[in-house]
Amino acid sequence: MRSFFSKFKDGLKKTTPTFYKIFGRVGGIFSGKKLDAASLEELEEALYGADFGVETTMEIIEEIQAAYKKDKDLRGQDAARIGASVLARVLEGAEPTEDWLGSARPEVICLIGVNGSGKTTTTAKLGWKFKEDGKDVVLAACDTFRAAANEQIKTWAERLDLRLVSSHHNADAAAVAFDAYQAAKDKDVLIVDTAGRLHTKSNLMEELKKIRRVLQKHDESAPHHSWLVVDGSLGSNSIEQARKFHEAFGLTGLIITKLDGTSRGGAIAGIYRELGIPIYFVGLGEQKEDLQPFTVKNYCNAIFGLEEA
Ligand SMILES: Nc1nc2c(ncn2[C@@H]2O[C@H](COP(=O)(O)OP(=O)(O)O)[C@@H](O)[C@H]2O)c(=O)[nH]1
Ligand SMILES: [Mg+2]
Repeated sequence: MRSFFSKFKDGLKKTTPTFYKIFGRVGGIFSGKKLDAASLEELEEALYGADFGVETTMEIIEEIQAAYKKDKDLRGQDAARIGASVLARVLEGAEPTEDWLGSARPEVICLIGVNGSGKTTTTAKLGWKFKEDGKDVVLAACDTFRAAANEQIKTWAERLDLRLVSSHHNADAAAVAFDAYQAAKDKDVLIVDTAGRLHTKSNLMEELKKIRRVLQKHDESAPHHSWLVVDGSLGSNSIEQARKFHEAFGLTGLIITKLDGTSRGGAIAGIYRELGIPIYFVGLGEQKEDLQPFTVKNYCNAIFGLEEA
């Protein structure tokens, strides 16, 4: 089996071609030779292009520049290592603790986010992951708003042989959550998939809050996890979105999807800077196994084209 790192790195390849190119060039053409102002400029452009934002980009560039001032023989690989370590510093605390899954029965995880961000796919992938870990999982189909949503999650549940509680189109989403909790009682994990109408419409926030209230009738501390699922290819646009959801709902974590198909995977840094909550998983494709735990080291190394240390 391929190592986690290679899977992560392959998944991120489309995120990082510019980085590979730059450091490939700096490390290749310049290998044994000096880094120069032009390659630093190119790096700066690439960082902006990948949506790392001003703060993070400047921190990375300034630190490489400072090292370059001290050592004019600095090579591409050295610059990449500095960049990766600055990025790791920005993301300090972004990894969840190992025992993040508590011992409530069930632990309730609510996935929220705008339409198309990847909630339903992530619900299925997460369910499969827990099942692979020997956990008893129930999924709740609380996107009753879109007609196709029920079918989509049903198909996943059948394919992965996961227990699903669902209702009909336009049913009360909170009622589905209530029933699903009952079905998940004394089981390990309940994953609640929700609707994603635009966050600017307060009725979605109301619906999400109602789901939470209903879950709390069963267990005051539920949902134990409220994760925002963010489409990583949306770049910096997703930061504002994340802030709104956080204000309305009080998020406890993030899942960043579609990092396999974008050149803008840098928004992770901006979102983390803004919200300061852990990034639990990253989505690296559309298959059940394409959900990987987020680790700062793997992400930073992949962005800067470094091998696993
Ligand atoms: N390439 C890629 N596609 C993804 C990923 N996660 C979800 N998708 C796709 O994004 C689309 C929307 O996903 P969906 O789960 O329906 O989003 P939802 O509206 O938030 O429930 C679907 O076509 C998914 O297959 C990912 O990590 N990588
Ligand atoms: Mg959905």
